Amino acid sequence: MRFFHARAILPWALLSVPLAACFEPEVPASTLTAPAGPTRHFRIEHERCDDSVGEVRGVDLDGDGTADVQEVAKDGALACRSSDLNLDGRPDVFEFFEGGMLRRRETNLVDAAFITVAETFESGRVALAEYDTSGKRRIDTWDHFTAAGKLDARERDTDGDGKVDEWWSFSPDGEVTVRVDVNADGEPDEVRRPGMGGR
Ligand SMILES: [Ca+2]
Ligand SMILES: [Ca+2]
Ligand SMILES: [Ca+2]
Ligand SMILES: [Ca+2]
Repeated sequence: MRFFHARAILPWALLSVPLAACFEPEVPASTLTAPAGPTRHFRIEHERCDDSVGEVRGVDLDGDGTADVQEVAKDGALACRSSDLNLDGRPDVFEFFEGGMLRRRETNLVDAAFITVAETFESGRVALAEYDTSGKRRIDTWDHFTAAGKLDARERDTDGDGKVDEWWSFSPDGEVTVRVDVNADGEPDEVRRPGMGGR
């Protein structure tokens, strides 16, 4: 299995707040309940984008005779598109459309064998981004965005046990607060803030 450094695969949204940020312990907040939310999916499911969906049209970008972009139309409308951005013969990005708007984007930033980022769009803006930052083919990070497309919450399963153990929040002025479950009971126990010091 191929391993890689998490930060090498993360797009701008994650890099803007480094996951590897060191923490400075803070005085625990008065309320430390885990936020309610939908059940997390730990598998990135790849949606099909081929002739099972509709009519396929290929575009050969580099003129080598092999299509690098494939667009699939259903009922006359673009349903999805797969693109081989690095021209290695395998698609790296799959985009899915509904009513002419981007609905979902799957990106593989490392290895075409599996998807590492899946983004869900609402009204054309990203609403949820799910990441496999460990390369273990399971989602370990969920980013939630406001209707304006701003990152406002992040959840992480840092130890891969299938339970969220970090809840990040982002204030409008850029302050980041991380509630951490240190005893693996599914509830946050500490509040930390990313800082320059050691953990
Ligand atoms: Ca080509
Ligand atoms: Ca490729
Ligand atoms: Ca966990
Ligand atoms: Ca706990």
